[in-house]
Amino acid sequence: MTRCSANTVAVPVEREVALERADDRIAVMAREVAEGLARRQKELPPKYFYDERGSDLFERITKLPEYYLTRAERALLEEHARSIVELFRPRTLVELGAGSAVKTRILLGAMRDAGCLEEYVPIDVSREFLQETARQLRREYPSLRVVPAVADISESLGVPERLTRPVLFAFLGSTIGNFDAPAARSLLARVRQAMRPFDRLLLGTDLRKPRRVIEAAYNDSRGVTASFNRNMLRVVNRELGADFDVAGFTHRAFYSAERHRIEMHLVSSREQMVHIPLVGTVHLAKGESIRTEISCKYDRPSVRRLLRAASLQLERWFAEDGRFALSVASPRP
Ligand code: AVJ
Repeated sequence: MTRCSANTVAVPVEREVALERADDRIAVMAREVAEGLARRQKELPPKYFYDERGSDLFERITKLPEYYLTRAERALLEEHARSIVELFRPRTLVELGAGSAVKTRILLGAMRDAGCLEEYVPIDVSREFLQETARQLRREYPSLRVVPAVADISESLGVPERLTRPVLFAFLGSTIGNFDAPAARSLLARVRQAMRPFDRLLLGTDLRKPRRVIEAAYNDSRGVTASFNRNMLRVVNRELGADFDVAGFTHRAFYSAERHRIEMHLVSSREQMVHIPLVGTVHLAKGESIRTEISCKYDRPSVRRLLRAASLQLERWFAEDGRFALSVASPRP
């Protein structure tokens, strides 16, 4: 790299590695932003919602009266964690997108009570977030081995080869809904690849229901979801030095009953140009939108099909209140 040879100041190796990682991250983001904004329907990847402010806003969303998902999933976990654990007595919990402190503790608590808990492997894109989570959990569970892994699960899982089996892979929060069918299939196929015969996957999915209920969850009366949506532009501004006028976009979320999914968009309130270094100049017409998220809604047959397509078998289905479902899946040979 020219930066090394041209630099007269000695850069410690560790710092150099850290610098390159940051460069990589920005380069990857620039590529993804460029690709997304070049599409006919402009798009930005939903993983960029979650800087510190975005994570706080999401935390607030989970407490809104309209946003039923988190409460529904937590109730199912509280009800069934024990019997899920007794199914195969996992010694390791691998959590994909380890965002959910409360839900993690329900599972870890059930594993500890059953006497099988040994190892916790949280996987997340945010190194800082992971380190904080690891620190807290080591304190709360002194005998627990915590092995955090930094990875963008939409690219690769990054799970260590040697895990203490059996493993409970948990993919909660309906995050699978953010992936379209092909991407969801390949993500679950990667999980399947990491599984051995006695391991299981616990998958949380939001369920299909009347439009008004789903749309209310993504158009809350306090406007928290609108702030969360617009926060993505702040993230792109900060990380890539772009000049999005955040106030020049309005939040829009609608349910497509044919495609069984919510779409979140940012609608440009006027014609505008946005300058993004490393990407270029982007033109938006008045009323043109950037899609920031899809959130797919399932039913039992569609979950079964999705699992099957990834060589997984639906083994248990928990969905008492009809709003949200927890599925336990086993690997098919
Ligand atoms: C965390 C991805 C499951 O899709 O419902 C909440 C994110 N977006 N409100 C979802 C979200 C708008 C959420 N997931």
